[in-house]
Amino acid sequence: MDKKTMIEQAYELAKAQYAALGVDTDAVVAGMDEVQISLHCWQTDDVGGFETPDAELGGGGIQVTGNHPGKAKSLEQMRADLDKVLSLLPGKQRLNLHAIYGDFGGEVVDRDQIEVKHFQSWIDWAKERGMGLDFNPTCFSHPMADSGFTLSSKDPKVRNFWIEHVKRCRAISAEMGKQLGTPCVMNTWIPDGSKDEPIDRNGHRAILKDALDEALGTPYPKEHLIDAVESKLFGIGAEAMTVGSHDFYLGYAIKNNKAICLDSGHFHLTESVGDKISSCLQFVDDVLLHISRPIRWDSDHVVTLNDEVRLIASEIVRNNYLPRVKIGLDFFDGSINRVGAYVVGTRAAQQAFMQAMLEPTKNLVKLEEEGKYFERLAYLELLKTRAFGAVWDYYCLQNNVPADEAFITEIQQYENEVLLKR
Ligand code: RNT
Ligand code: ZN
Repeated sequence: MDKKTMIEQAYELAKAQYAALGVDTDAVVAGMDEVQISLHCWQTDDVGGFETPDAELGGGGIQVTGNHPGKAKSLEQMRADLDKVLSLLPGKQRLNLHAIYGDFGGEVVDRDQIEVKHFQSWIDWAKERGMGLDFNPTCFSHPMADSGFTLSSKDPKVRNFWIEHVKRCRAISAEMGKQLGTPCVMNTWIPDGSKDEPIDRNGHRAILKDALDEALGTPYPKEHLIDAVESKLFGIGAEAMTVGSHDFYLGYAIKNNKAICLDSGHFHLTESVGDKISSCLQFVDDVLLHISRPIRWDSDHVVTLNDEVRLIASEIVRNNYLPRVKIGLDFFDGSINRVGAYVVGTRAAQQAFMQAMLEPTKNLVKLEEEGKYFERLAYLELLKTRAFGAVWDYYCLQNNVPADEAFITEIQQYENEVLLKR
């Protein structure tokens, strides 16, 4: 039997299996169009950027480990990697850029000097591919961030430098949204914090509040720009206090009508990000996700189809929150083939959404309301063993991307022909 026939036949069986549970798989396959994941460009180059030829991630309490060959060292290489990744993903994606990835044309352009022109070639690139863009100020890997404080710094010179950077990033983001006809989500994350117990937590938080008011104050239409703010529990070297904690940013987002960004690695490890979504969405219009996989700390491992990610997807799908949740990824692993890591992690996130859609939610809620908790549990366990893979393969087939292990071979080939020659 040829592969295509096998996938089609398996799908027909899976369709019947799910129909018996009250799930319409055709609707699920069609519904996957609504799941647009924003690809974080920084997986291709270990968060290096293009400011200088040998730029590397420095400070900020985040870390990439591993030196697998083939890291993207230029705009061209990054774009080639992204095209390869896109060719192996079903559905439609967005691209998420950091400010350090501008097209600087060999010039040194400091963060408080960046302009739309440095990102026009990205806008054109995205337009050619029918993709939306998202954006991030880069408030780390820079001498002005060496003190460990940026927007919340007590030094006005440092603080104003970063305020100017964020302001410029918003102008660039709004232009991206305008030109591409889809709002650009600009996420502000700063590393600010303190290694040891500080005295003046309050002082830094009051400064951050004012700095954000200034940096995010210029009004832009929501069709062009959505601001998000990202909290964190701690970073390396900032273990005792993070200025932009969850309490801080949730409060800021609610008060100022901003989106809150929830990164899977930014909470105590027994907290559940999936559980936070329905709380946040009672009070903010939009949530931005940084789907990641923390191991023991915010290690940014490649996303896998684990219970954490599955709950996040389920909470969004169960409550029809897809229009209000912007889905971003945030992992960086330099220890394995980066393109392969990218594809595995993105596919895992997509699969979590597909699994969530393959749930007969209404029936389960009914059981719950009737107090039939054994039945609820039994159905949830049963769903884990249904032929999900057959629906996934069929979805890939429909999208003309490798359905099964064929994507592994393609990545191996790309490694041999492109990555190892860099
Ligand atoms: C850091 C945050 C932040 C960064 C990226 C590169 O802990 O998660 O989102 O990972 O902006
Ligand atoms: Zn993040």
